Amino acid sequence: MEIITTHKNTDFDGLASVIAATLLYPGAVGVIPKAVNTNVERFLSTHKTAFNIILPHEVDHAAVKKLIVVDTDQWRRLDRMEKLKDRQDLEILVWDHHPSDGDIVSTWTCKETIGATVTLLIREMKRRNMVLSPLDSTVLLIGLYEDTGHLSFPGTKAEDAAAAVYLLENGADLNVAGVFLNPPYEEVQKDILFNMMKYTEKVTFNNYTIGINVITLERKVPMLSAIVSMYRTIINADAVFAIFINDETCSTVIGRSGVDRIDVGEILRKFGGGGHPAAGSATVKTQDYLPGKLKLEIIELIKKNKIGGAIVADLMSYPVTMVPPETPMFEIRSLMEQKKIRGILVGEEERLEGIVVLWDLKKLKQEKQWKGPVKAFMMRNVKTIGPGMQPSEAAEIMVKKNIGHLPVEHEGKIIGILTRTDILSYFYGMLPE
Ligand SMILES: [Mn+2]
Repeated sequence: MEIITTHKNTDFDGLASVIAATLLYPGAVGVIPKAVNTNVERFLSTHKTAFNIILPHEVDHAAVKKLIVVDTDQWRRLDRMEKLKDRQDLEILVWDHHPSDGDIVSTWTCKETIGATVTLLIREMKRRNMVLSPLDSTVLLIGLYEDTGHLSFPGTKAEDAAAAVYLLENGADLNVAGVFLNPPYEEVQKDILFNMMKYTEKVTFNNYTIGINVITLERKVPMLSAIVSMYRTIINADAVFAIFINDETCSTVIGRSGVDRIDVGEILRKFGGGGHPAAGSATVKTQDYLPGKLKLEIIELIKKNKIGGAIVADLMSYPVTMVPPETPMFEIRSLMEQKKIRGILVGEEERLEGIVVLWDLKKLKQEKQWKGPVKAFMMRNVKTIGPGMQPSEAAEIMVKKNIGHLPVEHEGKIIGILTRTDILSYFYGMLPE
């Protein structure tokens, strides 16, 4: 007898991985623990006859030759498998995505930190060019979506999304999936938000207020990052860090910042995570940092993260192209093409009079207009900024005024220009080294 099993309090990733394994190992039967999560129970009550699965008490342990364990690697999390623990002749295979090291000694293992265990099994299905039924695809998709929070959890990898593509191509039904998946905004999200507000610890440092929370999750919660963003707005902090204790093996830290001086991505990279200055996350093993220690380390890093945030002067482009007001429009056009820029400043000896952008060229309807001077088409009263301004402030001006170019002025002279591209490169960490 060959059996496949998963952890007690089975979630959809556990169930989906067992079902996926029954397809990959046709000789094996799935053993679903007696205790399963409520939504899994709801699913099984109508669907269990569709799959090759049994309950633990139906297993003849002495006859088991091969044990396939999915979504865990710990004996104590299995249901009624103690009899197999010390068997020398047993072949054991493990498929798991948890970062911890369990006590199941396997003959063969596929273990990788990825959004869902089922993604690892789907990798093998894809390799074998397997075609799945819509029902199988649907249950696998529910497992994948539940463990990745609809592909929104920070631990989600590109391969998880690719696995969703495969399942949808095989006919996974999103209507059915929607019935069994927890909707993203329900009581549980509200509870977490209220909890965070109630137990916020505020740290003030250099006039910045930082909110820190340690929250234990009873189960997986989708949309955590959205909750953290909302939380920062509500408590009006410059930055927030929420440490979510997933289970005894790991925590997830999600950070959000509204000021450039607190670079969340930079701080969380120290814990093996990442992100950009305004948003980031990290999954931290408990064996490396206990949650309380993690909190102290983050506070320490914020204090050390010495005012190193970039300012406009670090991001702006220079030298700027400035042309006299009499310059004909056809020259403006070729300048933009030549220099691959979308905006040109107009003025005399660094005295700014206006700006002309690519969009303005579209106003020219007649051929003869191209000979006209730029001053007839440029925009006057150009908004300028100082070199010491924070990138987020500059970005806000761009958004509010819907402009893509901000000339940078210092002591009455234009010393550079900040464009949307400069801002995007900064926020998404694509700055050339
Ligand atoms: Mn899982």
